[in-house]
Amino acid sequence: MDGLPAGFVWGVATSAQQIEGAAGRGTSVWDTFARQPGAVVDGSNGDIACDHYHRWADDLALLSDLGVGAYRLSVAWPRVQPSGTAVSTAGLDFYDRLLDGLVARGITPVVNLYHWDLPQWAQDAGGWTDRETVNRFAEYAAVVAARLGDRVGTWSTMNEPFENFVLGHLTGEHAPGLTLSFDAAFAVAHHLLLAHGLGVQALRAAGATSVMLINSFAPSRPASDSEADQNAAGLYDILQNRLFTDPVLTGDYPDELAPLITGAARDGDLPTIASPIDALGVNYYSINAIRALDGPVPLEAVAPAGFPTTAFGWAVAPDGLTETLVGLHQRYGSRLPPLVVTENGCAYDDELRDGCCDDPDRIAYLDGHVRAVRDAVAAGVDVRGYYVWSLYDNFEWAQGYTKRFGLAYLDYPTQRRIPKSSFAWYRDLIADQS
Ligand code: IFM
Repeated sequence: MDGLPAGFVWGVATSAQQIEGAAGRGTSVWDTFARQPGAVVDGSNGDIACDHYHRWADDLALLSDLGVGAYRLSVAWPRVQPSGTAVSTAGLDFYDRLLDGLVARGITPVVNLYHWDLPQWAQDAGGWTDRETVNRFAEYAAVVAARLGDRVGTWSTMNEPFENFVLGHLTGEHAPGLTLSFDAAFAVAHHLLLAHGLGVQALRAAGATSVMLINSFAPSRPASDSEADQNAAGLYDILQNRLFTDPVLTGDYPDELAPLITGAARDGDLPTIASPIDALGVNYYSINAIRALDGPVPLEAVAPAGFPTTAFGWAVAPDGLTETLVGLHQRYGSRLPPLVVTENGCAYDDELRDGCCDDPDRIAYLDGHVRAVRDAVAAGVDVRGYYVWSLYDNFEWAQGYTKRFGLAYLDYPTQRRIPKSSFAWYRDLIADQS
């Protein structure tokens, strides 16, 4: 596609809990959470998922067919430290083989350390409400970097701390299923940020030269003209679009949130959180309309009226991606490192017919969003890559296996991976660029 910089990276992303299966690893908070009645809509869990733990060699072949330059994966912390701080060599061996396979195929591994699958032993010790978890994370980061660092192109400390904070600790919709008070939950946000900062330092100490933080971003509009909704939209914007970037890029919390953080923050934390990063990962799916609520969580995000929606009910709004990228560029100026769109994709009710899966809606969605990236680049934003979420359908958290985001269809009873028409579309797009 014209208008993208030389060396632009085309990739695809997955995460451990969503694809690997539980074989060979310790229990994560998601394993525990999914067993609670009603926590996951179809009553499923990640025990088997896409069985990537056993089928990784087939998946390397699938990635090769797709022709991606980079593959973004996450390491399962409970695979590396299954029952406490003791390290599992066998757990690290799994990633060792996987990374060797990627490098042999000319695919750059982009490795994320934490994608919500906190070990249950760390949760039992207090999880992200406890400052000690931050130190455990830094130790884990050092262990993984020492073993895998020679093959990793770019590291990410964590994925979407915003969702982990809100869904996991405020609304209870995600593991560990906590419904802390709005005030109490800010210790979690601070600890996630501090873990990121210490993680950056641990990765650098092990020789990493490219480290990023990945978060989700979504432009937010008031759901109505009411003052309450306008205020709620302003607060939501700060929570999603600034809480996890201001401290990292400017060394300060947004003024509006600073009083909520004071209980958890100690001298020296902010400079640690602001340890320099080499890129910011931007996950983008949709825009939100924000409604004020009279409850412990004072607002909710809904799909704005007037947009087509995906099977998740999320508005299809490619312009929102341009707005997000340009907005980051304008807000942070010279403090902003290069951006990478580390996730973008959509769930549709894909079906197999005669052994094929045709998904024109996904092609239209992805095409529109790739063009939106190009528009941001034309507006002067430094965007270095784009990753589709996801390689194949997988365990979609509280939605279980009911939401399909993949470029390949996962036939769960047989575990066959069946490329959808969007897979061929993306493969051709990538091939056209090379
Ligand atoms: O599946 C998730 C992923 O784990 C994090 N970002 C959003 C995706 C779709 O909901």
